[in-house]
Amino acid sequence: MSGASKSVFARKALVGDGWEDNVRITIDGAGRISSVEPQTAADSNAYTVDVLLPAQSNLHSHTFQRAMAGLSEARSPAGRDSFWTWREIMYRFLDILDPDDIEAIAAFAFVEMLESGYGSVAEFHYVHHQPGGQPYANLAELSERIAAAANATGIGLTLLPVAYAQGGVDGRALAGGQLRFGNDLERYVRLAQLAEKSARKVSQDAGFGVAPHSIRAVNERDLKTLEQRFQAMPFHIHIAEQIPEIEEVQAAYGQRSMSWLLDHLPVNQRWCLIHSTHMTAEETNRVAASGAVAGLCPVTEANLGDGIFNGVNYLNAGGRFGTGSDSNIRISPSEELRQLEYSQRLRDVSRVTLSATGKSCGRTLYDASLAGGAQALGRESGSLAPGQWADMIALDVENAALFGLEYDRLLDGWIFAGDRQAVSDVWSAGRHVVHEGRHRDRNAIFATYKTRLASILEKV
Ligand code: NGQ
Ligand code: ZN
Repeated sequence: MSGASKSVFARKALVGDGWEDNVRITIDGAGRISSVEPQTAADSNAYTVDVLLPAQSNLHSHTFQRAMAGLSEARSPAGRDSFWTWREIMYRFLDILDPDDIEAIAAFAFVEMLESGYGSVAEFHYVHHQPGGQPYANLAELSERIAAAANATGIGLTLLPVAYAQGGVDGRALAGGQLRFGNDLERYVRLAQLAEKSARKVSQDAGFGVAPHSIRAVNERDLKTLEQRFQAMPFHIHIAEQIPEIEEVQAAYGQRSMSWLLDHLPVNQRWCLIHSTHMTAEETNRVAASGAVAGLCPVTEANLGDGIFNGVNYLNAGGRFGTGSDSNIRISPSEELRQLEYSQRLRDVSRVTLSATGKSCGRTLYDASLAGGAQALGRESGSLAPGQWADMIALDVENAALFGLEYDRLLDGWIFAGDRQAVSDVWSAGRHVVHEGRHRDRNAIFATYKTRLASILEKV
């Protein structure tokens, strides 16, 4: 964004590290916060809201899966539905999609992310080629479609083109739907360079990183080469989500997947370990000490039957986390945090598990996820402070979930009793894209999505 500075006046705002009343936030022409002034008089030149918060970063998304919602919930005749049978359905589904479908679905998913309170997203983008595996004339065609969707919606994009080269830890060939993901290392590097260019063109705040899909899909040598070749940028990988994955890695490498990763690669702050669901006590402490972000996707993890993250111990050990909408079966930052806390309560037969004594659970989860999400995206965001991108949301205090609540209890009300209806406005790097709960281009983007979806569903 470029242009004149503008300002927002909030009756209550969560700034720096605490709540302030009557805050004026000034945003510069580039979309960064230039000043934060608490205790100011109401300003008739400023856009005025009730409650202003930093916007969450969605640290893990596969946008195309948004259009699969509702298609994988019937029990199969074999009656052994699992993550792996869901994956078969997902592979068949993605083989139907063409570039226009992928762009239309991404744009609509980005609209829903913004409307529900995310300001930015790390798109873990792994469908690169035509069905069958032939590259498009432009190797980065589909990365460009994701960038175009981000550009159309104004969401802050961190594009993560995914490396995927084998069908399992044993090095077996790609098959079926996986053929659309595959690149050898040399072609991956070329694709990533093109993808980075298209991401950077979207806006100044857009970012880029690298994502080997999983230990299953990239062998040890290539993982190490990627880690070396792409320094100082976000580095994301799926890990320890499913017990069969851990067993497969154990059989091939003699170690559980998380332990193997920690022993063989320099896992640090630039790493985002997507899922990290099944960790031993030792792995939990080691990930917490590494400075990496655990990329939790509680709604998808529940939908796919992954298991329950070791949240209480991980947070006690000082572990960092952020949240992501992953399969996009539901898109809602407040619901991700609620599901994370509820998973712990159900397992431990307990209440208020993830906050320190006397502290609001909603506030604790919101703050932690803001910091972890921004770290995982490599985005200067996550706090209303000068120099940060103006990624902000306003909540509507007339919403029934929030009515009468103040300060941290507003977050508890929103997370445990509310949803996207409580979100009135959203800014991404100063781009004011959601007003009165609606994205500025919702109607057109939804119309295109519906047309594409109708034709996709005819082919399912
Ligand atoms: C994905 N989804 O990349 O979309 C994966 C499934 C796999 C989640 N892990 C594919 N939730 O892990 O092999
Ligand atoms: Zn994923």
